[in-house]
Amino acid sequence: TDLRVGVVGAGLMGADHIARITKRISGAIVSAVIEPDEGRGTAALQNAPGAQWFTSIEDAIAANAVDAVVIATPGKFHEPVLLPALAEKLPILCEKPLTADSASSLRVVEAEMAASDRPLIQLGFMRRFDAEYARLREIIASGEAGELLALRAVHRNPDVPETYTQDMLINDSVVHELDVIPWLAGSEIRSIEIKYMRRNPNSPERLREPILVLMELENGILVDVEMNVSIKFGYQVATEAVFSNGLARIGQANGVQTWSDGSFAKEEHRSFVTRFAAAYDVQIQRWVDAVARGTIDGPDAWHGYRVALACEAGVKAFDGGIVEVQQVERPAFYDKA
Ligand code: INS
Repeated sequence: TDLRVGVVGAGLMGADHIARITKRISGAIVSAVIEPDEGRGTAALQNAPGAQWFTSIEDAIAANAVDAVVIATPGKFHEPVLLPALAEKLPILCEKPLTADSASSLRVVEAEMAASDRPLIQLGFMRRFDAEYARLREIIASGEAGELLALRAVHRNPDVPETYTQDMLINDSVVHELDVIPWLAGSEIRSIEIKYMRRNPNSPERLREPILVLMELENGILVDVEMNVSIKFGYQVATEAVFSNGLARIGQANGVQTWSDGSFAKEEHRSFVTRFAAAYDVQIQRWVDAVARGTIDGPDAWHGYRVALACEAGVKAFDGGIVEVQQVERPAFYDKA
């Protein structure tokens, strides 16, 4: 029988996951849409035949309407959903970030260990399910291009919503690089430094960006990330890996090619929803399959806590200087997945 999934939050990402689970994922249905806003809640039900609408996770649990939950609210609202879901031992796919800071992430990890004898939370760091990221990781691990010397990344958004604040450059956006860079390079982040690039006149008043984030990994590799959220033209996430014997590039535009008026063009994405659509599909399908086996298949909450510590260093680095990332020892509990 199908896994009955409650999707919490029916904004851009939540609505996309509801449509995905209904139309493309096997072994699961959306049984509940949990969303305080009635307009968004009822709109989302259009894509989830048979689902019930609830305004809180507590109500959905009390009605025995869900076997598992996908959390797609903004990061600062994750903890109040995670704690009751953990108390019920529900399997959880939680969108990034785990929570808004490291203290609350640690509380979640502790609640998970208290509630269950194995991990219940998988984190939605979808880049790991992107075919090009996976291939780059293989190239690095195999040594086929020689030794990895550096990673040069760009993370560009056309614009961001009104609710996007300065700390979110790190906590909501660079958080992806803080996850995926150690996964690619096989080494943790030792320190972070931030430089302010020349201000983009398109940047909202409240934001000081674009920024250049410089990281040093434990193994000495340097990583630079251009984080730019007012680039207008489209959505672009790309990385170049520099090796002793060559280069590898991922995330290049691969859309439709057009010729007109003396120029040649390739269509670029405008949103993460299309750029990472295939990765989200693989991520959710693998999570549903893992839940059926009583496990998870992707980054866990402990990893989310580590990333939260790296985010904390990143936010401190806004004030200047090189900031060390606090290192922590992984509990054996997290090897049970
Ligand atoms: C979004 C999402 C995107 C990222 C954006 C972020 O929440 O995580 O993948 O590119 O910067 O604001």
